[in-house]
Amino acid sequence: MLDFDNLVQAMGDLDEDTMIEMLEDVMADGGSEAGQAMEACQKGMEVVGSLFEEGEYFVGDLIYAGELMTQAVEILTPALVGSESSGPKTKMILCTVKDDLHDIGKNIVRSMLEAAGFDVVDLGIDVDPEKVVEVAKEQNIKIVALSGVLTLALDSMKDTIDALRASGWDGKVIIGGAPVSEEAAAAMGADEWAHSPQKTISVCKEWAAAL
Ligand code: B12
Repeated sequence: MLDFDNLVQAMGDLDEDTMIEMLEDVMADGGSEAGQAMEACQKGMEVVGSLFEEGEYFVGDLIYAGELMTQAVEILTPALVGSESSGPKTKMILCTVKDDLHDIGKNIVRSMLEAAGFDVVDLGIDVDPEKVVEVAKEQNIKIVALSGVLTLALDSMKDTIDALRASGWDGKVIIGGAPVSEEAAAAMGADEWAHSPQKTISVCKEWAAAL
């Protein structure tokens, strides 16, 4: 059994060697603790965020932390995602909403959705609501996943959902990222919300089965 506090600390300290070694141990043990390891890495990212706020870390440290998190996801993904469903892949849109440039969480969600068998159309970061509407309608895509980390991303998510609905699009929207909550989802008219990629996958699989 791994000491997850040590993993939180290794991520917070940006100690790549210790972190990778611990994650490889988790996978060598069969991967049953991969979910807890992922949570520990995310807690470590929160430590990084606090140290940035306190002026101890700088933007370069945030970028490096993002690279470490991406490596962690690559190592853990095989154990976190169930078997890929057979049959045609369901297409879905994923993007980071307007004015938000954070894409580490989005990329994690994309890797895991792809590993779970979705055909993800990733529109990138800082995406205008009009772009989402255009692609959803042109490619007849019925599932849209919106990511955002800044508090102001909630406004952009609402603008995107309003634009989709105003265009007559009749699909489902899931929102995710740190500032997202049940209340926020209800207030902006999202169909679902999630913090974990695992929940995103189960919700999207349910929607895909009903399409
Ligand atoms: C790395 C980082 C950066 C990097 C981003 C690199 C990149 N390529 O993304 C850089 C250096 C570029 C950056 C820039 C800035 N950042 Co920054 N950043 C962070 C940091 C440390 C980590 C964010 C992160 O990647 N977390 C890890 C990922 C895995 O978590 P996540 O995004 O939440 O994603 C998970 C879930 O939420 C979920 N999820 C994510 N997306 C989706 C989508 C769907 C559909 C679903 C269902 C689920 C889901 O799954 C993911 C995996 O579990 C946070 C601090 C923190 N504690 O979060 C600050 C933070 C987000 N940044 C902050 C700030 C202020 C900024 C800047 C304004 C700094 C500046 N002065 O320039 C700029 C903003 C630029 C902009 N317009 O977007 C603040 C935001 C404050 C706020 N409340 O709005 C934070 C909280 C730091 C702080 N405490 O001050 N940042």
